[in-house]
Amino acid sequence: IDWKPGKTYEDITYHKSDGIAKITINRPHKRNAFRPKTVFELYEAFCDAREDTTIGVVLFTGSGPHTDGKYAFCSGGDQSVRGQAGYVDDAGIPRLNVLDLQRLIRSMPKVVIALVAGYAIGGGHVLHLICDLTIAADNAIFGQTGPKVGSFDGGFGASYLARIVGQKKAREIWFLCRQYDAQQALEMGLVNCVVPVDELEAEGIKWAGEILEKSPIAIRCLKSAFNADCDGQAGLQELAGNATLLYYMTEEGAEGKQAFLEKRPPNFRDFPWLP
Ligand code: 2NE
Repeated sequence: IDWKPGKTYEDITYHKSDGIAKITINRPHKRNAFRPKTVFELYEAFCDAREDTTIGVVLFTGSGPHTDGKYAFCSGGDQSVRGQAGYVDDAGIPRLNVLDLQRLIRSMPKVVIALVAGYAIGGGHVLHLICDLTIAADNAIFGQTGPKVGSFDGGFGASYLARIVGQKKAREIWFLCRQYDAQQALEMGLVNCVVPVDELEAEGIKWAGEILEKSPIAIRCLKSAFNADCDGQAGLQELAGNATLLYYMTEEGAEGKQAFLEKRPPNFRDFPWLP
């Protein structure tokens, strides 16, 4: 695949090719931990991928291996910039802006695939969790650390994890803060498949290629339908937004707009009241 570089960032890299965007956290010396700047850059790149009508799939990954040979997808919030009220940015403002990124990944009408090599730990584990699909390398390691390092994610990190692996397993993961290998993750339904680490990107591209052959509107409606189940009114808004989109695309929907613009009463008489 011929990756074309997108905008240049400090903490991430961004590439596109043939309907696929690739967003890579690039802080391998910190096991790809995120600071506020990392999250702002990720948010901008994900927004770009959402807005680009040629992009249907985003591969989300971490750069590696580091010079010590170890891989990481992401090790969560950068503890060295954690202040009293969050992760402190260059202006001294404490933030938890990764929560905005979680919502964007979850609600964007494109398929986001996490490619996990090495550690997906803490807030980095939650990031892979909320992606639509996860492909794990055989060296992947998963786990939460919150109760060990004085943190927790009681949002998607807890409730959505429980939807995926079940209540007992989710409580085990958070209460014991153990690490799980790729095979264990596969067995608990936390990842979709496991491949050798040097085949990880190729496998992601293969899955993306299969998705890109499918109907974009069918995929976007399905993604919002899966989300609606646990996202309350925000989930319903997302699902209903697709109904509005489809209605705008009908002659019936267009008649209402046209009548307004032509300053005449709308004529909906020709449209059937289907059973
Ligand atoms: C990821 C893990 C298990 C890897 O262990 P290991 O032994 O392979 O590497 P090591 O030596 O711990 O880490 C290598 C370098 O990366 C830094 C380390 O400090 C070390 O730096 P140097 O000593 O070489 O200078 N590093 C790794 N993770 C970091 C991090 N998160 N922040 C800052 N520096 C980090 C092991 O490194 C580990 O357990 N890391 C911490 C994982 C963690 O607890 N993350 C935060 C969870 S809380 C969170 O993410 C969160 C939340 O709960 C709610 C909202 C938002 C975020």
